[in-house]
Amino acid sequence: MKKKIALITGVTGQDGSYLAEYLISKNYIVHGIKRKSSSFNTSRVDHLFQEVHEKKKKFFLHYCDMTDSLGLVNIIKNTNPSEIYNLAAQSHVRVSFDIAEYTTNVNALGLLRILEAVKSLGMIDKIRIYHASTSELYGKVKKPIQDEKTDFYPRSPYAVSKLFAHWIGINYREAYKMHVCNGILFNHESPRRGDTFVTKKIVSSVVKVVKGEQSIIYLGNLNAKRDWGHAKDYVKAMHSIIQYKKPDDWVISSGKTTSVRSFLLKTFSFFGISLYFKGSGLNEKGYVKICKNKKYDLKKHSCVIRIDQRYFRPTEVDLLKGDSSKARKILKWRPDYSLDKLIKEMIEHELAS
Ligand code: NAP
Ligand code: F7E
Repeated sequence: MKKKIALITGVTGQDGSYLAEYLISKNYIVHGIKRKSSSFNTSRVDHLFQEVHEKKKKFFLHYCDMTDSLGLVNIIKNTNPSEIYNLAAQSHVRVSFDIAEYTTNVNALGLLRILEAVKSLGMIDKIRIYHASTSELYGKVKKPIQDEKTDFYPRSPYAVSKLFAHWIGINYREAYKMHVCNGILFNHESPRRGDTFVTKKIVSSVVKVVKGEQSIIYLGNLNAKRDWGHAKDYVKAMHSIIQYKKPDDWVISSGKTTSVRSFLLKTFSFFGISLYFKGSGLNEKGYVKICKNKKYDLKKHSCVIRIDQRYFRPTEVDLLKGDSSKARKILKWRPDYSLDKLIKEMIEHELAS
C-alpha cells in the first residue's frame, strides 16, 4: 500500500516531535520544517533521524520559515503531502507582548501563506490541512466551560494572531472548499515542553530545589487556572481530526481546570513536601510546612516561592476549562493521561536528565 505523506511545520517543537513519532508509527513518510538557527534546535526529533543514505528513510527535515512564502511553496510542491499539520508558531503568550508584530507575522500570516501555496499549486483537492488553533482564543471567557460554540475574546497578541489564523482557515474552507480543520487545543504539556512554560518551569525548579541546586522559585500569577493534558494524547486527536470526512473545528481538552498554585503544590507533594503561603499580591511567599522525606534537606518555614512582576501578562486569561464532548463522541478521542500521571512523568524525566 502506498504510504501517506505528511508535512509538519513546527516539527522541532513539543507537539511536532510527538506527532512525527505518531505518524511514523502509522506508516507515514514525514517531512518536517525546521528553521535556521545558529545553535542546534532539533533535539526533540534527533532520535527520528536515520542515516542519510538509508533507502527506507521515513523522516526528512527541510529548512524554511513561516515568513518565507516561496520557501513554503517549494516545500509543498517538492514533498507532495496529502496532509499538512501547521504547528509552527511563536507560541509563548507572555513573549507575544514583547514581539507582537513578529508573532502576528508567523502565527497569523503563516497559515495564510500555506493556504495560498496550496491554492496556487492547484493542490486543493489533494491536501488536507490541520491548523493548531488554541483555547487562548476564549481569553476573557464568555462561559465557565468552553466548547466549539463559545464566543472568543482574545487577550494577547498571540491569541489575536491565532484568531486570524482560525478564521482565515474557515474562510478558505468556505470560499475554496479547502479541507482545513482547526484543533482548538487546551494547554498540553510533557517532558518536552519548552522550559519557560509554567508546568515545565515548576517541575524543573522543584527538582532543583529538592536537590539543593536552587533555593527560591520565582513565579507570576498563581491563581490562573488552566485545563492541562498531555501532548501525546493531543497529537492523536490532531490525526483523528484531519482524517474525519469533513473539515471542522474541534475542542480538545481534559475537562478539568487546575490553578497554577495547585499544580505547584501537587509537584512538591510528589516529594513529600507541603507548603503554606503568607502575604498577598507581589509580596506573597510560599514556605515549607512539612518535609516528610528526610532525603531532602529542606528546613521547615524556609521560603521557597516568591512572586516576580516580570512573569505577569498585561492582560491575563484567568480561567480555561474545555468541553471536548464533540471530539469524544464523534472521533472517539479519549486521553490516557490524568494530571497526576502527567506530573509524575515530567518529574521522572527531570530527575533522570
Ligand atoms: P512549541 O514547542 O513552541 O513549538 C513551536 C514550533 O514552531 C517549533 O518547532 C519552532 O521552531 C517553530 N517555529 C517558531 N517560529 C517559527 C518560524 N518563524 N518559522 C518556522 N517555524 C517556527 O509549541 P507547541 O507547544 O509544540 O505547540 C504547537 C502549536 O500548537 C503551536 O502553534 C502553538 O501555538 C499551538 N498550541 C499549543 C498548545 C499547548 O498547550 N502546547 C495549546 C494550543 C495551541 P524552534 O524549535 O526552532 O523554536
Ligand atoms: O502559562 C501563569 C501564566 O506560559 C500558564 C501556550 O502553549 O497554552 C500555553 O499558553 C499560566 C498563565 O501557558 C508563571 O500567567 C504564573 O496564566 O504555561 P503558560 P499559556 O499562557 O496558558 C496555550 C493554550 C497556548 O496556545 C500557548 O501556545 O501560568 N504563570 N507564573 C506563569 N507562566 C509562565 N510562563 N511563567 C511563570 O513564571
